[in-house]
Amino acid sequence: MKKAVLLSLVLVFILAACAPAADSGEAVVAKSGIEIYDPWVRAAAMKEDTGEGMHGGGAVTGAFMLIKNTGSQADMLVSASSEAAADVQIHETSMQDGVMSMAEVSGIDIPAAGMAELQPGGYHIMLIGLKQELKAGDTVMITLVFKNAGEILVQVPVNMP
Ligand SMILES: [Cu+2]
Repeated sequence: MKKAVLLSLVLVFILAACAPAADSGEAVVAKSGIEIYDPWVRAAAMKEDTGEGMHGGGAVTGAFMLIKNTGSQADMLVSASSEAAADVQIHETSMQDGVMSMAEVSGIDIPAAGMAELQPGGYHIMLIGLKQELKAGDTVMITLVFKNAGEILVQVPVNMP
């Protein structure tokens, strides 16, 4: 019985991982040809700011989403901001010599008639120095700034990791 439950959980994860993000319904917000799908931010507990660590201490978490560009002109996500965190950066996670690390990038290209996926292990929006604990069911407002489309405010639900 336990095994069956475990197996079905594994299946759920596999199915979730394989589900094409493009098929997941309607855009939560759209402006000037840019459409935002399936935004979520990872739940995070508060942490004492020691001034150490990759992001200078305090609690951090990532926000993820699919960004589509239905226009005929390329666009670029150039920055983001949120009241929920002291600092917000655009990051890319990469593997170097088997070690996972992440670095701030100057922006994420959203090709014309294309898309960019922000997902764990890849591009993400990093919320640094959270002002409060983020629990599943909470909502975080994040303002995305695009080179052409300008500012787009996105209501981002908090999900468990
Ligand atoms: Cu990051």
